[in-house]
Amino acid sequence: MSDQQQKFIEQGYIVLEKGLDATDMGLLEQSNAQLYQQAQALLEDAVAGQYTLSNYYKEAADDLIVVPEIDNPTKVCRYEYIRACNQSVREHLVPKLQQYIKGLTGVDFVLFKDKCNAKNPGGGAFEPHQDVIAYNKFKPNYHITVAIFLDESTKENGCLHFAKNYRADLAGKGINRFTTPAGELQVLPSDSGGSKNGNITDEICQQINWQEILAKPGDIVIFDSYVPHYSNKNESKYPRRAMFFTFNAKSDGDFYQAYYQMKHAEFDNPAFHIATPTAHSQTL
Ligand SMILES: O=C(O)CCC(=O)C(=O)O
Repeated sequence: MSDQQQKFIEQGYIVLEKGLDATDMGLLEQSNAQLYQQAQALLEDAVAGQYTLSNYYKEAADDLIVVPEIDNPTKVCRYEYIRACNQSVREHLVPKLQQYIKGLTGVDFVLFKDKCNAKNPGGGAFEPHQDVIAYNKFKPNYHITVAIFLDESTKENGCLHFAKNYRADLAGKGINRFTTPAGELQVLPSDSGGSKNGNITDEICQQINWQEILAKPGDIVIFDSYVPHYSNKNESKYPRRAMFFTFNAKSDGDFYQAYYQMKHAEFDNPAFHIATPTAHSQTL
């Protein structure tokens, strides 16, 4: 077993400096420019009163999904459904990421969901959470996400923090374990409903040792859906863009279309807005 495989099994995440090369990043920048413009235009039409996003997506089930920041309906927090809306991501990037994951796990994975967090100035924060609880409407109970940083990620602009070794930090605390393809993993106590929907409880967060991930454009982090993570607000003057491609084992089935069919139909459902700085995280 390689060091990386060992580390991934132990920590639930690994950081790969320069995981993507300049050509990949050039393609992603082009894709982002087109997708971000589309996302911004959708928000502007909503603010101009042409529709509510929730009603719009009930009809426009094939369109890019955009979610505004909680404090500003014209500010893009994130856009999603990237593979469906962008050819170069579909044909070039996703197959490449699948190869990375197969190299790490020896298993075939398929895309479950994708998103870009724009994290514009003043945007964020994403409270401490485990991604798996946001995906529990679907069969797979284990996922692997590749985070790709388009901008340098710093303390000031809200870099990600991962739990260094939460299993050791929380050993013996009687937390429920679930059997996953990667062994027994813990789903930590979290808040349910209201503005803290999906956040890992403060009491548990305080017992976790966190590691900040300072990254350069092209660096990637590969992490499973159980490893706790969070990021603070972007206090800088520039966006901190990062894309996240989440996969599940092919043997569990292909849920990409089913996931986005539900998300278009139930745009406001808080289950889709766990620990995010969006209005939908405020209600249940
Ligand atoms: O983009 C970030 O800083 C955090 C992302 C995250 O945790 C999420 O989208 O679930």
